[in-house]
Amino acid sequence: MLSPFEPSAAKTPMFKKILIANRGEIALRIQRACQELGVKAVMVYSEADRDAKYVKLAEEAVCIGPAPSPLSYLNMPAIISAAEVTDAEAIHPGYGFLSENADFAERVEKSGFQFIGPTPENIRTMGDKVSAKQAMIRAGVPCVPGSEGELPDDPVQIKRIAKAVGYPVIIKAAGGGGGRGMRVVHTEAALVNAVQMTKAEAGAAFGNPAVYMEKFLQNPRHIEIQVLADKHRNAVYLGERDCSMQRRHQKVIEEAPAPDISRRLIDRIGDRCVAACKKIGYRGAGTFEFLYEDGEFYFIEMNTRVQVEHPVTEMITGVDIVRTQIMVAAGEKLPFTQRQINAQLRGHAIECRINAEDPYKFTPSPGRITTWHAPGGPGVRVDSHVYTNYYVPPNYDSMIGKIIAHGDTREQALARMRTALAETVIEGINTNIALHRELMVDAKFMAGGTNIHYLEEWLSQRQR
Ligand code: MV4
Repeated sequence: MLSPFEPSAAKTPMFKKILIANRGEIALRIQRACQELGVKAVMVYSEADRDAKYVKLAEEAVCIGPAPSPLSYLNMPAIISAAEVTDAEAIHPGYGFLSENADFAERVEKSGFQFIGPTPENIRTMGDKVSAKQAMIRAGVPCVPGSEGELPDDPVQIKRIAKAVGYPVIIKAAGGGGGRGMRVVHTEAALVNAVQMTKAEAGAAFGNPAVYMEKFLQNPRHIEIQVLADKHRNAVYLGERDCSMQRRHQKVIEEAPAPDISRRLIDRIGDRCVAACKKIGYRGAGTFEFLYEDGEFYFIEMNTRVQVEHPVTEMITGVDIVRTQIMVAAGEKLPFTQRQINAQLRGHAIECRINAEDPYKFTPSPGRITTWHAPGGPGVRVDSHVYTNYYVPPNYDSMIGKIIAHGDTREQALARMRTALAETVIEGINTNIALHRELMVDAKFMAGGTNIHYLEEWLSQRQR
C-alpha cells in the first residue's frame, strides 16, 4: 500500500539539481534529502571548508570565496553565479546566513531560480517584527499585549501607552529579533530614556530606528509551532517544540512535545497558525514563536526558515521536513493531511546541541578533532558533518552537531540521551558534552516544564 508519505502519483516535475547555500551539519542534512529524492546537489564552500567530507563527496562543489562569511556564505553574487555555472534550478538557504534575507530570495527568483522557502514578501513581512505582529493580529493569532504598531516619538503618548499596557514593559526593535535590540522597563521614570536609547541602538544596528512596546512577561516558556505549507494554500502544523533551555538567546536543548501542555491547547494554537499561513499565502517551512505563561500563548516572532531543532519534530511526526521543503518548492502538494499528522504523533524527542566551546566559560574552541566517536542505538540520531581529524574552523558558529534521542515517553528519551552522551567521545577540542550530561540528570529539568530563565539560573549555581 502507498503510504501517505510517499510522493504523490500525480507528478509535478521534481528539480533535477539544487544548490545548497550553506555549510556544516545543515548542508549535509540537505544533501542527504537530495540524495533520497534523486535530486543532484551542488555544494558551495568557503576556503575554510574546502576539506569538509560533504564537499569532497559531493558530485559538484563550487568555492564561493575566502573564510569570512561576508565574502562567501553571505556573498549573494557568488552564490547566484555558482547556481548559474552548475545549471541548478533551485537554491536551498538552510538556516542563518542568507536564509531570511528577503533581498536574496528576490535576487534568486529574478535570476530564474526557485528559492526553497517562502516568498520574498512573506520573508520581508516577518523580518520586520512590527509588521509581523500586525499580520498575526489580523490573522487571529494571539500576541503579547502592547503598542499598536510602532511607538510614536511623543513622550506623553509613550507614557500613556505604557500605562495602558501596565509595567513592566519591554521595548523591542522592529528590525531586531532573536533577543537583539530589547530593553525591559519597570517604571515610568525610566521609560522615555529607555525608548530613546533603544531607538538609537536600533537605528545603528539594523538601519531602522522603529521600536514597539509589549507587556514584559516575567516567567514564560518558549514554545514554537512548526508549520509546512505548499503553493496550493494547504498548510499543516507539526506540533510544537519547547525551546526554553537557552543561554544568552542561544538554544542549548530542545524537545517535542512540550511537557505538561495539553493537546487541546496545542491544537487550538496550531489551528490558528495554519489559518494564518493560509491567510498570508505562506509556503515552505516556518516556525511561529510563542511565549507561554499561565496557560496562554503569545506570539512574538515568526522564523521563515528550517530551524536547527527541526529533527525533534521529525522524530515525533515521522515527517521529513527538509524533503518536504524541496517538494513544495517544486510545486507538489503537501503529501499528508493534518489528520494524518495528528494520528501519527508518537513519543518524545530531545535534542542536545554540541558546541565546540569551553564547557564552563563558553568561549569558542575551534581546532582539530582528534577523536570523534558518535553514539548510536535505538532512537538515537546524530546530525553532524564532523569526523576524526576534522578541523573546526574559527570563522563560524561553534555548533558542530546535534544528538537527538527519541523514546515512547519523555523518560525513555532522557534515558536514551544519557546513554548516547555517555558513549560520545570528542577529543582535541573542548565541547559542551559535560554540560549536557549534567543537565540530563538535573531533577528540575527531568521534571519538565522549566522556563526561559532556568538554564542561566542553573549555570550561576553550578559547581565545577
Ligand atoms: C519577551 C520576553 C518577555 N516578555 N517579550 C527574547 C528573544 C526574542 N525572541 C524575544 N525574547 C523575549 N521576549 C515579552 N513581551 C522575554 C524574552 C526572552 C526570552 C524569550 C525566549 C527565550 C529566551 C528568552 C530569554 C530572555 C528573554
